[in-house]
Amino acid sequence: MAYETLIVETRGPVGLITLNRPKQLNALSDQLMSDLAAAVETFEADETVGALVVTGSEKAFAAGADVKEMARYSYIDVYKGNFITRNWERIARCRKPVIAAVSGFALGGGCELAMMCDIILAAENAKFGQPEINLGLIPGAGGTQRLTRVVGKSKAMEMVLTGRQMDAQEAERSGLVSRIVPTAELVDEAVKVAERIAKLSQPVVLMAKEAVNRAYETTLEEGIRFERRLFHSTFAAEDQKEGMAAFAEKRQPDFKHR
Ligand code: DAK
Repeated sequence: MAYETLIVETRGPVGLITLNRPKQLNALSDQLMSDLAAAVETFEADETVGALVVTGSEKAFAAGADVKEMARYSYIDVYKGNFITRNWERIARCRKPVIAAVSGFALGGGCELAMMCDIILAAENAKFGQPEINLGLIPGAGGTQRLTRVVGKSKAMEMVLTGRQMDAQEAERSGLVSRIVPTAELVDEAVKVAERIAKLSQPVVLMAKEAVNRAYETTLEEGIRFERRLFHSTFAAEDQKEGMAAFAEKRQPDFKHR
C-alpha cells in the first residue's frame, strides 16, 4: 500500500518504514501519524514480518509534531478531537519488536516516537531533545515520563526545562540508545538487528518484549512473577522444543513460530 508521508517496504522478514517529509524534517503531521499507525497495523497483521524498523532521513528522524499544523488549534479543538492521541499511541502498542534507527534530529514528538520503540540505534549525528518548552508547551506524547525513566530525573529535567539537546555520545552514555552506528550504515544495521530477531520464534519474542516492558509498569516482585509465568509458558511452545533439540544436536533451530 502507498502512503502520502511514508515509504514502506519489506526486507525479508523485516518491515521497514521511512518517514518521508524530508523538506519539513519529517515533522509529524496528523496525516503522517495516521499513515504510520496504518503501516504498523499492516505489518502487525502480516505473519511473514517478525520485526519493524522505523527511520527518517539523514538530517532528521523527526523534528517533532508539526508546529505549523498545531498552531491552528484551540483547546476545544485538541480536547474534543483527541488531538494526535488517537494515532500516536499505535506504535507503542505494537506487539512485534520495533527498532528506531535515528539519524539527525529527534526532537519533541520525534524523540517521543523513538522512545515508543523497543531499541534505538543512533547514527553518529543523532540529536535528541524535548524543546517544547520554547514553544510554550510541555511534551505531550510521553516525553516527561519515558525520558525520565530512561535517563533519570536530573538529565530529564534539564532537557525538558531548558530544551537542551543530547548528542549521540551522551544519549549512549545515558542509556537512551543501545549503541551508535556510522551514519551511512544505520539503516542496514537496524535491518540486520531486526532480521536477527525475526528469525527467532515469533511468539517467544513477543513474550520477551512483553516481559521487559512490564518492568516499566509494575513492582519488582510482580514483574518477576509475570516473567516466571511467561517463562513457564514457553515450555508449551513447539519452538522451545525445537530450540533445545537443535542445541543438543549441534544444529541451527528451525523455528515454526508455533
Ligand atoms: N514542525 C513544522 N515544520 C518544521 C518543524 C516542525 N516541528 N521542524 C522543522 N520544520 C520545517 C521548518 O519550518 C522549515 O520549513 P520552511 O521554512 O523551509 O518551509 C524546514 O522544516 C527546515 O527547517 P529549518 O530551516 O528550521 O532547518 P534548520 O536546520 O535551520 O533547523 C531544527 C533544524 C530542527 C533545529 C529546527 O527546524 C527546529 O527547531 N524545529 C522545531 C523543533 C521543535 O520545536 N520540535 C518540537 C515541536 S512540539 C502529542 C504528541 C506529540 C506532541 C505533543 C502532543 N500528543 C499525543 C498529545 C509533540 C509536540 C512537539 O513535538
